[in-house]
Amino acid sequence: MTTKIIHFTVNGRLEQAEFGAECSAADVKDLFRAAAEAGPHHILKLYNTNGGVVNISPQLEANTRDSHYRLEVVASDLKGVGMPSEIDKMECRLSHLESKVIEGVGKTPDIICDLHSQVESFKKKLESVAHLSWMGLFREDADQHLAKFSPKPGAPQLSMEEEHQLVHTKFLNMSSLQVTEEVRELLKSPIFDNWQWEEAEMLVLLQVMFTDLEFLTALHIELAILQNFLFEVYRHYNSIPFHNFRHCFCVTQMMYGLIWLTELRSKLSSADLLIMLTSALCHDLDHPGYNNVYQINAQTDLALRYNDISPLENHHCAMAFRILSKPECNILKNLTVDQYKHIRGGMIKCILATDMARHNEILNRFKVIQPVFDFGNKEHKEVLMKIMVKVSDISNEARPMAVAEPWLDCLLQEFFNQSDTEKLQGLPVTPFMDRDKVSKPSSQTNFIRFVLLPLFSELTKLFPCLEQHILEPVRHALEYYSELERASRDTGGVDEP
Ligand code: LUO
Ligand code: ZN
Repeated sequence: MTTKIIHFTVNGRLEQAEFGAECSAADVKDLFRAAAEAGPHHILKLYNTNGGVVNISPQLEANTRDSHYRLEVVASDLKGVGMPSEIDKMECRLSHLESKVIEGVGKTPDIICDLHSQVESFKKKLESVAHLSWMGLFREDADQHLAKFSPKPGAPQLSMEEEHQLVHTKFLNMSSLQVTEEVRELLKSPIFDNWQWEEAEMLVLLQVMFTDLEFLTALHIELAILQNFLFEVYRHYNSIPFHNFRHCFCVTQMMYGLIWLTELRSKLSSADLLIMLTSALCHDLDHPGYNNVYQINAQTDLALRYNDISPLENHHCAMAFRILSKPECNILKNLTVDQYKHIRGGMIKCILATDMARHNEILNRFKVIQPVFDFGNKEHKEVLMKIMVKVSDISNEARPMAVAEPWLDCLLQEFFNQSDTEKLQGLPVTPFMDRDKVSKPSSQTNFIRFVLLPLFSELTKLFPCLEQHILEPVRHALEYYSELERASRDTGGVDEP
């Protein structure tokens, strides 16, 4: 009897389902329902690596970990914020019935009162599970993420303050809940799927990262202060297609994974690890969606304030320390003056190092010291920490294609917004940002070949275990985009941007 093995992620954890050819469609559906801990009324959606929905049946194609499916649990009624429409309709019908009965007999019979109280208690039950959003009830994926930037006319939009308040409430409600062991483990891996998680859940996962690296005990950080800090950082990322809070989470999660994979906890101090993780978290704070070239050409306030020297990165770093200057957010407040100076100096170096105009300067310095790297040498450690933040910042292609590819669409949307503005303002336009010139495959193959592979290869020389975790996936991505490039050349068609 041949069994089929299906790899898939659900609620952020990697699972595999095994079933024989004799299994019925109902059996296979029940198998996935059980894995997702979904109830009978939940809707299951299975996505393949191209983001297409596939039918959950015995005919499912067997796959591998790298080409795993993604299982979504969509609660039939709990989607969206607030009470589901079914409950509202029920209440409306009940009130209509009540008014009819009162017309007839002049008063509200007990049975109607009972029905009202039953509806009320059911509403309370629903509210009590709403915070368990990470069971898959309020999932956002790349399309929903991008859809935010073209809201449906007439659809009710929460104001930014209301949105932030909602996220804050959910974050604090969920932060006391235990994250499953599977999610904890997956959080340390580059295959973690950021699209599975809504913003409040990402805040909880960031709290888990700071906790599991033992920063709270080693650096005397109070949990409430950390939560205030994380929420303030979240609040200061803008709702733009790429350089948003989800990008911040991705970069921080990759940094977290690299720290575990390279076993840096045994080679660097807690203060140095905190510098790297907090730099990753803050490295794009308040990014406006327009890069340094635009800031300088348009002579914006930032360019004027920072004299055209890495205006964005200087701003991101200044925003981080403006948040840290608030006592209720100052995770560094229980440190000695020397510790504070060391961490501040390290964060300034690491955040400023994310300016891609300095890419070759920093990589060439690392290439010189890597063969003779010495963890006792202060300058060596500083260059490594810059490299780690840089690698985390541009590491999307080290993730599974289903996770990475939507990020390129988000990036190009942000780049096109900028080049459209530059054209309107008569400013120079960077070719790889011009929607009339750029092709997604060729821009990406160049980026992977000339930026990612040299950088990732150099880091892998110092930490050989990274070969399988980040270098191999990037090589696959290069093959993928090269294939797309060949296909678009052969068809002579214009690449879809
Ligand atoms: C590298 C970069 C700079 C600013 C904003 C985003 C990015 N990232 C990427 N750019 N981050 C990840 C990625 C990615 O996967 N692909 C690209 N591709 C193109 C658009 C590219 O070539 N970007 C690029 C290359 C070099 C550079 O400065 C040397 C700046 C941008
Ligand atoms: Zn970034």
